[in-house]
Amino acid sequence: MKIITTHKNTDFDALSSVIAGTLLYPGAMGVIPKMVNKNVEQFLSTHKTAFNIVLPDEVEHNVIATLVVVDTNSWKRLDRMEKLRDREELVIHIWDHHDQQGDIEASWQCIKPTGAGVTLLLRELQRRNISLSPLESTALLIGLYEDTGSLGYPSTTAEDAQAAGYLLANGADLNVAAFFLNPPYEEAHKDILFKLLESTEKFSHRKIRVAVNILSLDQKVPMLATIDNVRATQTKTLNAKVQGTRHKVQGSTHPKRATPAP
Ligand SMILES: [Mn+2]
Repeated sequence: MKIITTHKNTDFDALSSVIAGTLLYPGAMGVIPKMVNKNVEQFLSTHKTAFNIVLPDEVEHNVIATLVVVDTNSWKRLDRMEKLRDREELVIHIWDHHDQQGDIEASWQCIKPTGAGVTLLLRELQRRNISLSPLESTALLIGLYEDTGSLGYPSTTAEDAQAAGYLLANGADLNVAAFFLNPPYEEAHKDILFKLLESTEKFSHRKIRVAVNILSLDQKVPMLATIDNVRATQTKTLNAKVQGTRHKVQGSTHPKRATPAP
């Protein structure tokens, strides 16, 4: 049996990469973690039966021969897959667009820095002339737009834009996409971002101006990674990153351009 799975706190790019995977690997079952983002949960509540998708506790691990991992390359981010970790005969494929080094040793992998992970799988679907229904095209477009800020983030590549064109030509519905796409900043994200920007410690390092903030949070804030997009526009020359943990967020921004997107 082949399964395709992705990271916990599943975002739309991860979901659409799993869906693309089920088209790319005939007979494979998509396994979506129990913890998913709000818009993914909304989408699955009405569309799950249209796809080959199950939950991790519905899978019989001992019959899995091939594990396809999309949008991550780290064991700890998968949901209930530990049992597979030491299985020597297991074939593992990875499709990922993150540049972090992971700990999954793949038999084969496609890791390239595209704006969205689904772009990599879609490129292969196109190459093999596998056709997409309008619903499949719409699901893939939502993932593509979510990870690239509708092609606006600086991490967007020409391939992402070509992928969007292909999906639109295949009947992707922008009205449905707009319904499921998260706004770039929700109120809780704006509050955190403004607090971070208000209380910055500023200094210069090798002619680069840096501002560092640490903020403690009382409760978990879903989708905190949204704030990470500030990094892409404001700290190109620094390898600084906003990291969200359960109770703490810290980050570095360039104080001169420290205005959040509307
Ligand atoms: Mn992604």
